[in-house]
Amino acid sequence: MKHIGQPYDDLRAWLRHLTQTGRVAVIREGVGLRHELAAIAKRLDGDKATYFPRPDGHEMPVISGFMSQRGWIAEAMGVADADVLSAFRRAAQSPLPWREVEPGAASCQQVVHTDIDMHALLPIPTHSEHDNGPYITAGMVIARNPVTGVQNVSINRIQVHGKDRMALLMLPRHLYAFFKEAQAQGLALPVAIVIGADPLTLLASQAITPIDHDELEIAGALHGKPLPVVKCLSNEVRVPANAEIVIEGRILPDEMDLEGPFGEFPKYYSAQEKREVIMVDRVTHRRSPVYHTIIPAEYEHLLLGSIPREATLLAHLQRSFPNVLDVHLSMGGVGRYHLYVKIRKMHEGQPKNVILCAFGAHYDIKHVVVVDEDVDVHQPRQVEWALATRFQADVDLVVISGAQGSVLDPSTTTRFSLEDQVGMPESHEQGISAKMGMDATRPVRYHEHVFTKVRIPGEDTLDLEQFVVSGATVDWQAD
Ligand SMILES: [Mn+2]
Repeated sequence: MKHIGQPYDDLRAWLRHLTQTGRVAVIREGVGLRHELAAIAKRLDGDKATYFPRPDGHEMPVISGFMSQRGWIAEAMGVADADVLSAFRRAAQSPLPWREVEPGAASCQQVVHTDIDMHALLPIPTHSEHDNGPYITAGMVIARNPVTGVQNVSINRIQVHGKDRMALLMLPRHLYAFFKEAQAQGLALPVAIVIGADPLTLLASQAITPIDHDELEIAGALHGKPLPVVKCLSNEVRVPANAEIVIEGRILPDEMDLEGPFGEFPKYYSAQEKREVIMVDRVTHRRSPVYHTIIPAEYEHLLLGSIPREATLLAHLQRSFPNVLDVHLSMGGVGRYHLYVKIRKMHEGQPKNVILCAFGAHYDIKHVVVVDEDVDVHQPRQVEWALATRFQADVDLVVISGAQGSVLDPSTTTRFSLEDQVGMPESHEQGISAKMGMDATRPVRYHEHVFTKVRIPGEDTLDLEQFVVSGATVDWQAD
């Protein structure tokens, strides 16, 4: 196995690298934490990381958008763009147990606060127009399974309500299962919220794994060496020792607060509902820490979710179809809903089998386009070209109605009347969605050059520098 460890062991090593290569925009001091900071970061997301010194006069700076290009993530992994999915998959399949360091040796605990006032301690921005206040958007929530002791890592949106009180959204996955286990015993679930981790640890936190697979071990595999962790000061949770900031707390067994609305990944708001509450016990951080915020629904947010999903989808499809070559969850499809699949087609009809297999892989997938091996699925323009020239709607279209889709897709609500939307349908009836698959592949056999893509010999191999005369201009005379 190729060793893919890179020298970016913590966030600041990565930020140093981005700075040295001209990819960090430094913003003037004192921009507002309410909307202004997020507006600036949103404008630059996908282009540059953004650094905000003294936001609202706060001592702690904010960083955003430091992994907002696919190529940057490949760079942090130390692989070529085309190898991101296979490298992530290898790491997910061969996790490395973490290495515990002594308390005192962990930079994330250099400064300890026990007198908690979240707004005084951390520069927490309010992002979108209708958000119900400041949100922690880049907090990795780490907890231990109360039964097995194995940890879980997930990023959950967290609304900061008061000095030491926050509400979080838990989807019905691993963290929620741990919480229900603790709650059944009448206990709070101890957690740590880690802000400001290196890119690979953030990416690993989004791996799609079975329960009791610690995502920090995948982070170790991505780094090519065990991740150093340290025990929290007030509970048993282990956190990345080199993180910038750690919030230690407990999810209470018997309290709920209103949370939302909040602008989510599909670029729409999710509704206000009662959610579980975190009581904060301690905040620790490095000396001169930097606070990370993710701008909702922009590249950093979408890529963090889509790349681990793509790796899982590719593995899922290849189990049945070894001739599936690549997949992409497009950014226009918010990194969740639109899947492009590249195959080496062996048999007529096969793309439809691939489409059905993809729908079964994840309920978020709504539209699937299957293309041939000469189409780059990472280039939406090429996929559109395949649809324009290799797809006939009467024979190449697959439509399935009434399947489970994403509850955050607002078009799944249109079958409810306005009156019904006041009292939302029960959760098991939300997100009912149609699925559409499009076979945009050519026939396996075709006549002569009917489906041969136009190509000029030399267009992709000749060295332009040998031909373009550097610095030369033409003097265009008027007559
Ligand atoms: Mn998990």
